[in-house]
Amino acid sequence: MKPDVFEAPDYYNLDELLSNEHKLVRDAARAWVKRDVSPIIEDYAQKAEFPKQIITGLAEIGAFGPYIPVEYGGAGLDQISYGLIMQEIERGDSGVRSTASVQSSLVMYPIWKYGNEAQRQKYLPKLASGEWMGCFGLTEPDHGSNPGGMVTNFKDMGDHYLLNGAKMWISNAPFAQVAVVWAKDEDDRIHGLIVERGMEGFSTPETHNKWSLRASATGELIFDNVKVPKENLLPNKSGLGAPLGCLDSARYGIAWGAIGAAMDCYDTALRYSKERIQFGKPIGQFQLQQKKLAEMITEITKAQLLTWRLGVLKNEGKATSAQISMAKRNNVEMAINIAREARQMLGGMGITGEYSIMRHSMNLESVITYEGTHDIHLLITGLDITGLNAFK
Ligand code: TGC
Ligand code: FAD
Repeated sequence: MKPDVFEAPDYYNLDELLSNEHKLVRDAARAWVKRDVSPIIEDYAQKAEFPKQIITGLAEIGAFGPYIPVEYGGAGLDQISYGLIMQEIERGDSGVRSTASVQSSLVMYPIWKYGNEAQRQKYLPKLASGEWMGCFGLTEPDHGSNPGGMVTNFKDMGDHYLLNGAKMWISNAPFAQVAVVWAKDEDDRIHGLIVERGMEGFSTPETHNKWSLRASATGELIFDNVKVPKENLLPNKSGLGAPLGCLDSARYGIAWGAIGAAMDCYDTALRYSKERIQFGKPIGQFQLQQKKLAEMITEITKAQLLTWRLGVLKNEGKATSAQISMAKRNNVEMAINIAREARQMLGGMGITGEYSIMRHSMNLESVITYEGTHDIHLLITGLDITGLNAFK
């Protein structure tokens, strides 16, 4: 792969809206991605393997629990810093950002928000340092967009719960020590349970043959009469709103992350357009190529503004789930379109692993599907503005 010479576009001087802390956090994440992710990521994507050696670095840049309080090992940062870290990581690779999103928003967040103090003390510091990795089991083979239909269930056996069922498409599953699993009790109420590797009847087979997120490990979670200690139930929230609340936090991070992927594709295409000569001119001198680049930077700038404003609302505790859905949906589509156009600008070179664009393009096919598909987010906006529910 080519050396990482990325320069971040900031067409509307958005740096002026960031605090010194935001810039320090972002620049540290950016430098780490250049040093420890870019040189290796293409190889790992090609061989479809998660680079486990980057776990410590992810913890050091604050990617595991950026907004979790310092007393639990988190970085104690605000929501804009969290977003900027996700942007920088996804600038390197969406699969690496997935690992961080899952650890922070889908594992640490529910333990912090819905867990008791003993659970927080037991799990959060180890998850923040990367000593333990986590995964989040909501999706099932027959229940993806409609998680409320899940069939994974547990029974109260007096001194423990007995868990049965299966989850599919679970990021980090093949190597996670801890799984936050959503299952129904005997009254059909959804609860979160913390399941640990090594519990009898719990297995995590890896999912192979993915053309997307190849540097992220995906797997199943299978529960065959797993005895879960009663103290592993998250006591402070139940119902579908509990897992969906975690998704709000992860979707917000993805909205920022998608900007990172788009910026990388734009920057690569812009540089290539000045270097690649055809018909005696740099291809960037042709109007058709300028149109592509001008539209890319316009869309990136709009997404940056939308997402920064969402971060402000989130810091104030005012961002709604529907606002988060709009940003996730808009930004991922923006990134996928830019990846496609940028790839064309590189001609044949665009399909090779010499450049990051094809990898981003393939990764974004997962990003537009997970954490709520593009269609589901449109329907969430539709419901919010009309008050009419297309799901029921
Ligand atoms: P609905 O009846 O609308 O709601 C059930 C309860 O949940 C509440 N709620 C929310 N709470 C917090 N945050 C949200 N975003 C919420 N959305 C809804 C709602 O108020 C209600 O509460 P209550 O107290 O009245 O019971 O539920 P529904 O069954 O009609 O479904 C709505 C729908 C389709 C929007 C929802 O199911 C949905 O979002 N589906 C998409 C599923 C999804 O996103 N799955 C993601 C799995 S995890 C993943 O992909 C990780 S990828 C790895 C990585 O991040 O990198
Ligand atoms: P389906 O729900 O079957 O959807 C199929 C199509 O139907 C989609 O186009 C969808 O938009 C459309 N559709 C569905 N319902 C409607 C409707 N009401 N109106 C209009 N169109 C509709 N899940 C986890 O729990 N944890 C994870 O860590 C995780 N990681 C993932 C990693 C990867 C690489 C991938 C690909 C997925 C991951 N997922 C994870 C699962 C992901 O959240 C689901 O794939 C996603 O929610 C969609 O579910 P589905 O694949 O079952 O598609």
